[in-house]
Amino acid sequence: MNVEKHFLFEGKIKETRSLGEGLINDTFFVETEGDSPNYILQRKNKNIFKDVPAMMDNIQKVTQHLKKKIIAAGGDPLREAMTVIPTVDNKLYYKDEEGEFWAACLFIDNTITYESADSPELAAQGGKGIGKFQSMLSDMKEPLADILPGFHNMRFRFKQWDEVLVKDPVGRKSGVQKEIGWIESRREEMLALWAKAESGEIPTRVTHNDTKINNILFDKQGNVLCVIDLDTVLSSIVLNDYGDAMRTFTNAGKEDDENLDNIFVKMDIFKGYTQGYLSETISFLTQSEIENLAFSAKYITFEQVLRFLMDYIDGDNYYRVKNEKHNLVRTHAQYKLLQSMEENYDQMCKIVHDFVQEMKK
Ligand code: GN1
Ligand code: MG
Repeated sequence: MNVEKHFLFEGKIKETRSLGEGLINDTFFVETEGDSPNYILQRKNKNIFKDVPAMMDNIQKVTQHLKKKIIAAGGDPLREAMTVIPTVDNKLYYKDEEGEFWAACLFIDNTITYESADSPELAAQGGKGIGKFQSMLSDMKEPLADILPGFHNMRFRFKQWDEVLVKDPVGRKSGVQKEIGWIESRREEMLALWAKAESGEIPTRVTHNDTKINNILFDKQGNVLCVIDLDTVLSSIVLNDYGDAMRTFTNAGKEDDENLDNIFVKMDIFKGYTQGYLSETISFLTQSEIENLAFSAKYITFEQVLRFLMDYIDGDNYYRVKNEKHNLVRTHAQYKLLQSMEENYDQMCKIVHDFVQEMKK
């Protein structure tokens, strides 16, 4: 690769290698020699991110705001928030000859990521991490660009869904009638939550929107360090972040587990995360936000079922797939998780309710 030289990297580069299994961008680890810092370099998926400059501008605003707060609290701004590395001509991205957009950030070393939470303590730390992230941004006044219009907006998702179903571009629709029924039978209930965002009953704030557990860095002692992958920071509702964390932290199986018996919601993890999250956010969350927390876990999991199935019907244009059934396997796996949440929903509501009562005392 010849992209590295365009960024303000310190030190001499030893090696650049592919990293992780992101579903959207291509990610590389840039290793430098000696004591110089290492970096993360990404080719952003321009099919999804139509305005990378605006996206990077959002990320810069958010990380600057976070760093001010972290410094004021005596923390380490280089480890507790992402640091964007500019290009040699002082831009937040580099556009190559093929029109591909690249961006870089500092690699934070000595950290661990997880694919699901293995203990309630870890989940509580994760909850604190997301809670703190939202709390530090709760007074951010600078507007963010809406770089992914309709991202967690169910009305928009159903509009896309209806269009894809009419087109049925690769003839897969007839084979997934049962799965389509899973989506249709929950349409009204899911739209009802988004209607509360539209009416203003649930407020709009700066939110992350992709808080799956592997976007959170922990230190080796199991303490939460920071939230990464800020491509999706936007103004939306905090429920997106709580819900997406619950979708991933609590899943006993994998997002694309072929063995559905592996998949169910781990309620001790749900409880741990909720406690950590509320301990950081109870002071500013409104009643309507609190009342809809438990539902948001179902909402975001449902949205993921819809998005995976929609991409399958559409011919796999959005998510990276390993084979032609991959999006369908993901659909089934996430649906199993949704069913498990539905079975445990009363318990989930009670957990939220009990913590709120206790913390407000
Ligand atoms: C994508 O980029 P990544 O892999 O962290 C997706 C999320 C989905 C997630 C499913 C911009 O996240 O919305 O929930 O895959 N990001 C975008 O694993 O669509
Ligand atoms: Mg990610």
